Amino acid sequence: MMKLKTLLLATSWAALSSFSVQALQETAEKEEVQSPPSLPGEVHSKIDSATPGLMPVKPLKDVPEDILALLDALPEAKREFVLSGKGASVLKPDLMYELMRKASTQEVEQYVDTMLTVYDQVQYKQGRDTDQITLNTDSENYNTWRVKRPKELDPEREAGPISLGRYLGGGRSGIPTFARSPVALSPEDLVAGEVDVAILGAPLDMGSGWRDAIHGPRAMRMLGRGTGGADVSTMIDPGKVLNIVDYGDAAIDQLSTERSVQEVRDRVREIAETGAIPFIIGGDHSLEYPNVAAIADVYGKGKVGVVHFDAHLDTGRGRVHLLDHGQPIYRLMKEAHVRPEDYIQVGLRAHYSKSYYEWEREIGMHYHTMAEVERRGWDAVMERVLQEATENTEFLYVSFDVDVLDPAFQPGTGTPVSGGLTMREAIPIVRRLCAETNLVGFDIVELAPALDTTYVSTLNANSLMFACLTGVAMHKKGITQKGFISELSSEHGQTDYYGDKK
Ligand SMILES: [Mn+2]
Repeated sequence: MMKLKTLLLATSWAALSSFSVQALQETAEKEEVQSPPSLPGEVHSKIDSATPGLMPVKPLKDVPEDILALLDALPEAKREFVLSGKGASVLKPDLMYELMRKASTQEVEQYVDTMLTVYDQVQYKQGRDTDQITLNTDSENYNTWRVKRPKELDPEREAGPISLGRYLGGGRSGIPTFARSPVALSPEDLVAGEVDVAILGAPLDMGSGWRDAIHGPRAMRMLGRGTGGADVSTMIDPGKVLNIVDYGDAAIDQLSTERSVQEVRDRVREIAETGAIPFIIGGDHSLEYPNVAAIADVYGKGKVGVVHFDAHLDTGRGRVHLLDHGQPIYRLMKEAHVRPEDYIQVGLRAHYSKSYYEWEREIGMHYHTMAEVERRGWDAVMERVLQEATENTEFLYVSFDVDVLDPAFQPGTGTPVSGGLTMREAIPIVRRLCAETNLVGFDIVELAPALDTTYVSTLNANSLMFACLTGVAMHKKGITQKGFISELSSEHGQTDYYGDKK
């Protein structure tokens, strides 16, 4: 049906009159058959059908006769270059035709030579361009950053979470941890402590143009605020229901996203293998790649859906670096960890061209922009997201880029975009996703505390983590009814103002 609408829009009324609607419907159905949903573990057949945002190289069509005559006078290789469409990225065809019409035969050839020269400079050329940057394998510290301390060197202790609090009243010892929770350092600690949620810091920020996501985990631990006590909407205290630990930080090579993501993937997988839910605190959004890949390692390729909150599409591809904070989604789908139809994006509003959305439609992704929120209202969009999150897959991963929030609430992020979600919109959807689905992983990324002179950005990140912890606690207690709200905290009960007393 969607395809039919697109066809109708793309076809002028004059042309439409010569076709029957039935014929159009048949064409649309044929197209559906040609693009079946991908199977778990398979790469979607159309994933490389277009490179959104980049002009696809296509042979020139409908070249005017007079231009063809001019091109015929050129050496064969130059004529072929122009007709191949490769030069269109240097000089748009319409402008080229205009220039050629005014030019002498000699000048026409000069234009083509110029296009060839620029095209050649842009493309990678073996021998001229660097395609590998060598690491120093002679370094005595090649793996120091990631080698784990042998158990024999650890103080002797029984496996299990270690409380860093001196006082009976909790974690008020001045040693900051995520949500003031005890620390665990190994899978054995997680198993012995019957840990439900292990919070892992991943201070990686080479994948972001504007740095400082490196300080996200440290800021959230230091502030602490927003992570304890009972949630007002549900009267659930996640700290009392769940065994939560701070799993420390994953080691990061601060000069290499590529080396670091392997280590993050290992640590996330190690948590998930114990049955605990990894919460990964970034760090930039490159992390979604190792995080979700690790989850797929444990639960199966194509078995986990992803809800991705973001102002940006993060479907970038075809860039020189294979992974950065704008490309995790393409990489996950290209390696078949997640099927396009199981990807649900929420809060999009950065300035992307039509081709991005057209490509997402073609491969079956689910996107929810702020334009949809403007048209339908947040409540309707939220319900739709919640429904889609449980429709296709048994398990769900939630990736929360804090730039989905309006910069009014979240100035501390590297790539802010106006017109985003409020915290009042974000908290309920995060809590509900974590309560009403089989959540197997969660991340908060792109918090850059140095860009916010107040503590508000960090407080909001902590509050979102708390919203998900609340949801996981509700799930554990069996409170999975849609949109559960506590009767006690949402109604004083002294009058029957809303008319719901029986
Ligand atoms: Mn992002």
